[in-house]
Parts: sequence; C-alpha cells; structure tokens
Amino acid sequence: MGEFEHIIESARRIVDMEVRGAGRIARFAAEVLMRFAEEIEKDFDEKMSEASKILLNTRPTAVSLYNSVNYVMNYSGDSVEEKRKDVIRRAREFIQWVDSAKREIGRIGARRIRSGSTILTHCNSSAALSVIKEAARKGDIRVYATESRPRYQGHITVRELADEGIDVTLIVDSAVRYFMREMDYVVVGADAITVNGALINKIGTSQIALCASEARIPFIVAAETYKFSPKTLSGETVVIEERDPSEVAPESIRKSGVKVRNPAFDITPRRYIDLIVTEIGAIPPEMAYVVIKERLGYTIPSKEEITLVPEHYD
Ligand code: RI2
Repeated sequence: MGEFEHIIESARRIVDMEVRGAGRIARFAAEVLMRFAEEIEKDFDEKMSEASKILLNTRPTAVSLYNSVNYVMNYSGDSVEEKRKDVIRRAREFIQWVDSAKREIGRIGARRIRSGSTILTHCNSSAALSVIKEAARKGDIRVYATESRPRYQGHITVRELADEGIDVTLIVDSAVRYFMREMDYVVVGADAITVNGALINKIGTSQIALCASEARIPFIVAAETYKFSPKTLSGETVVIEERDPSEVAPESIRKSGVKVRNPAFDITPRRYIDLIVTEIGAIPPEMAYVVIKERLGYTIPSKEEITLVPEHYD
C-alpha cells in the first residue's frame, strides 16, 4: 500500500475539498499522476491504472477529472521509460490546456459584458471569475455573489474579487430572486456539460437560471471544453454527488431521526442557457455535441470502457 500513499492522500484532499473547483481538480489529478509515474519501477500499467481508479473515485460529478485522467492515461510506449516519458508529456499538455483555456475564456467572455453592468455569480468558479475579472479590467463592473451553502464557496469568491478591487456584494442563496431585476448578467461556471447542452453546476444554479429567465437576464456559463461529458454521448447520465449530511445539519438534528439530503450539484436544462463560453469560442448549448465529437475526439464507443483521444488542443 505504501507506494499508493501519495495517491490516497491526494484523493482524500479532493474528497475533503481542500482541492476543489472542477478545473483545479482536473489539473491536480494530472500533476499527481505525473509524479506517481516518475516513481514507478515495475508493473507500470497496472499501477497507473490503480492510481487512476483511486483518483476517479473521489468526486463523481467533475467530468473534468475523468477527462484529465483519461487524457494522461492515453499514453503509449514499449518500455517503462517510454511510457513514463509519455505520461509526463501528456500530463504537462493537460495542465497547459487548463491554464490557457481559463485565460482564453476570460478574454472571450469579457467581450460579452458591457461596462457599467452588474453580474450575479454563484459558488466559486475560476472560469466564471476569469470572465468577470477581465470585464472589470476593461470596464466598470459590480458583482453580486451568493454564499453557496453549505460549503460557502461564495466567501472565497467575494474575497478574491475584493482583492482585485472589484465592487462586490455578498447575498444569501435565497435572496437571488429578490435581487435579480438589478442584474444585467448571470455568469456561472460548470462541473459538467452534457451532450444535449445541459449544465451541471453547484446546487442552486438551476433556481438561479429560472429566476434569470423570468427576469430576462442573460445566463452565461464559463466552461472549458474538458468539462464536456463524453460519456453522455453514449447515453450515460452524469452522477450527482451527494455529500455528507454533516455539511448541512448539526448532530442534534441528524441524531433526532430527521433525514438530511445534501446534493452538491443540480441540472440546468439548455433552454435556460444563453451562451457557453469555452476556450474555442462562445457557443450556444446546442453545440455541446459538436464539442464532444470534434474537440474531444469522441466516437460512440463499441466497447464497455472508452478512452479520450483528443486530436488537437492549445
Ligand atoms: P471552476 C465547483 O464545484 C463549482 O460548482 C464551480 O462552479 C465549478 O466547480 C467549476 O469551477 P466544487 O468543487 O473549474 O466547489 O470554474 O464542488 O473553477
């Protein structure tokens, strides 16, 4: 078990959300696999595959994690040395993909935001914040951020924006409809995008989308292409992670026979989404299929397990 110690510890950090945010999780997994590959002496394929499984078993909704592991695990080579080299190369490429995608999304997304606007965001998405920060560099922007119970990632968001000198207001999740008419845009991130253009994001996102639709406020999603789910092409649905009830209710309530549910994500159908800003352009949700087919290089798999074979990336 000793050999896998670092992998297990890394998996624990993802489960406990010390490393969180779909993009960061994916980047982290690539780094962890790269470091692991550097140390393997024998049984390279078996050990890499075991390490992948441990990492994949952490946060089921983050499709970026699946895409990252798949990207790195698509290595080739005859000898252990060749395989190791290829894993390292692929992991570095994926990390580079994450970093460049975020910058590009900021650049593309900011063009859609008029100066003088107020933007509502939910949870803490580095992709959404890339758009908001870039818009604030170019113009005058105010932001409303939800707390995002139960983990309060909204607190990270407001600190991050305040540090950049951006005018930011914190609101409770249930105040979204109260303030919606004062907003010009909603900008959120994504944990996954399905083949039919639905968004899976932090719990509460779909209610915000409903309010935005009612008030006719544009609802914009910032999502790197590695957040698109290839498995949905072959009919699988995205698993919604349910986290421990202790995140929601104190022990006195949990022990009193009250049931507590704690889904971490919800699903926003594509009809509520105006635009998905990816690193390859701003697209309507209807184009998710094209991204999965062309960008992620997927065909409908004939075998049970499928692998990601991206042909081009930045
Ligand atoms: P970036 C987060 O999930 C939020 O739902 C956020 O919108 C999404 O990941 C994407 O984040 P969690 O890890 O990749 O806080 O844009 O459960 O940073």
